[in-house]
Amino acid sequence: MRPGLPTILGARYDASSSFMRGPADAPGAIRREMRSESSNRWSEALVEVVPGEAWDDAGDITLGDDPRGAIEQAVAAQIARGGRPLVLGGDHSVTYPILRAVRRHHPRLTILHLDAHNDLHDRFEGDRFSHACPFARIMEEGLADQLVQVGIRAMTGHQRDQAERFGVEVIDMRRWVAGERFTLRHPVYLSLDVDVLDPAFAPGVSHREPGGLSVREVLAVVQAIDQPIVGGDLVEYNPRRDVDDLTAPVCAKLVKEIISAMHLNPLPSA
Ligand SMILES: [Mn+2]
Repeated sequence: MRPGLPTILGARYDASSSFMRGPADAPGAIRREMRSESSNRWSEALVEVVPGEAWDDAGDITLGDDPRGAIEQAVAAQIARGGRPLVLGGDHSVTYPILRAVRRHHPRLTILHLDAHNDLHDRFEGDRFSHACPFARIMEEGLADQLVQVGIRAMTGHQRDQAERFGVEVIDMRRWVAGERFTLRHPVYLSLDVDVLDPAFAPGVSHREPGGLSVREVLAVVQAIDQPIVGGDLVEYNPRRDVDDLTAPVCAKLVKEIISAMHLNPLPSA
């Protein structure tokens, strides 16, 4: 395969969700929408996002009885064969095992994390691997040199303390309104929780948190990435919570634009 080819992997895992199940059904729903004739295959930057040429689909990860281990292994295998992983979740807990695999190949790494939530809980309802915790595990293990969180609007006192402890750059929604921008210092891993969007734009999520970003604003953040993109994930789409399938085309468009951004920001060696 072409080195650095964006490669989709489905992570049909939602057992670490704290509130509702459903994101395990997302990979199939997003793929269906990506095949829909309702839109074309060109990104807004005019990259032709043709399946099999501009991106590959490695199918769904076989999770077995050790889902986190299976996800880490599957991502590592894709990187070893030259692919750039783009994982469709699944709940947000999948990002921790993904980063364990990604980090081995990237001595300098920034995570750009778009989400309503910090996901920095040390543990949530007794679970250190809950979807509320992945970025605590990531920062504890030193899996990123910089973590930038955008769209945050459901912080807690504990998570504020965690953000300070780990040196996280939190761009919360109040500061976003004031127009604050951020610098990406290293090659970027993009982790996109669909609930960063205002539920008016994307009702198909488990945790609808009002006051979020528009689709246009999220696209602008993705399109402004000015570092090599080493991989990414799109998580927490919950088709069971969707309204008239409104959120599926939003996810499909985001995936298309992320693949386009990966082509416009290739790996240094590619
Ligand atoms: Mn979230």
